[in-house]
Amino acid sequence: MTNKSRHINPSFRASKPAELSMDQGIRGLREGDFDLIAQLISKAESKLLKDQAFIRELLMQAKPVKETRKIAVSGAPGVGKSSFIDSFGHFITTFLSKKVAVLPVDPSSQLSKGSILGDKTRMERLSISEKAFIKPMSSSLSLGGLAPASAVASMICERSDFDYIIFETVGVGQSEIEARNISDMFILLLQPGGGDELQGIKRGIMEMADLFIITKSDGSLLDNADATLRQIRQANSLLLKNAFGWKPSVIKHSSYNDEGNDSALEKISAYYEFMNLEGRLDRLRKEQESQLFKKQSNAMLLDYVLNNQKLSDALSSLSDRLNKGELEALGALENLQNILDDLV
Ligand SMILES: Nc1nc2c(ncn2[C@@H]2O[C@H](COP(=O)(O)OP(=O)(O)OP(=O)(O)O)[C@@H](O)[C@H]2O)c(=O)[nH]1
Ligand SMILES: [Mg+2]
Repeated sequence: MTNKSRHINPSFRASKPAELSMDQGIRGLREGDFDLIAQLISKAESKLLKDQAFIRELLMQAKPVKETRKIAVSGAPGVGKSSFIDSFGHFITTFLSKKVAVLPVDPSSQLSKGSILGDKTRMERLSISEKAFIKPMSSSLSLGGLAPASAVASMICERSDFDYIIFETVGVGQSEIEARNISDMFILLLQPGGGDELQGIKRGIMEMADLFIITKSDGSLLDNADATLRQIRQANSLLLKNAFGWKPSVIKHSSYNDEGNDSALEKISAYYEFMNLEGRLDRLRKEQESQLFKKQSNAMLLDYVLNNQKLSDALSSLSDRLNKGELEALGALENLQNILDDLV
């Protein structure tokens, strides 16, 4: 026996981490245990069916017990989203003792190339705060196609004790829609700029905003920020109130100087006050639930149909016959209709 191998215990086995029980999961969530929340989010990312079943069960058993504000922060790449979240997050965690979770929307998207929250240095203060949970990067998370990544992470965090869930989403299109569908409030950041104030942001995205924030309102950019503020106020005055009757405001902010956090909070609180009247927030959240159901059930049905052997055989035989000229498109579709009718 060599000197080295004498130290090796032949019966040693790396111990597997103990399985998490449902009770532990629910209790840890309630207690706001960050490690456990991260563990649950990883479980939801796992491709193992038993992990996914566990998360589904957990989400159904543990209902949200606390009123959590769910806010999307969006804007073009580099507009200052992460810096704003760090500055505002620092403000509410430090001075108001609030707890906040920061989640990326669509981290696996082509366009963001995983940059969202990848660079934690942009959230220097929040990333070391005990009151802030920042979701680490993930490739993709979809809970077996039941819900998009960000929605699942949000559902998990909503069942914990956070006062705020803030979604960071890059201002390029699809991820905004996804963010809008899971948040109560949509904040659009715009930066000081000369002339091209709308900064490539589509009108549809402007119309989704519940608050506009002009970032980087400091130093040599201040004059530009004031000009941009006026232009956005002008553009905003032409926008109609949204379906709930809300009209967004436009404010300035500087993350470098931590200025504008009080007015951001004031506007956010005013929005919630408004949305809590006449059950508006409930209505919005119910609409979002039915949207999620509609979208995911369509995807689920399509998936089911495409994986059905009988159907896929029928589809390929129909397209064969189409290619050989034995059938025309209409005839093939009628055939398909008959097969579908037989199926259900
Ligand atoms: N002058 C000034 N610059 C800022 C401010 N906030 C952010 N910046 C700068 O703007 C750049 C982008 O900031 P981020 O906070 O990373 O912007 P982002 O929108 O999260 O960027 P992506 O996630 O890459 O789309 C950085 O170089 C920041 O230093 C601010 O308040 N004032
Ligand atoms: Mg960022």
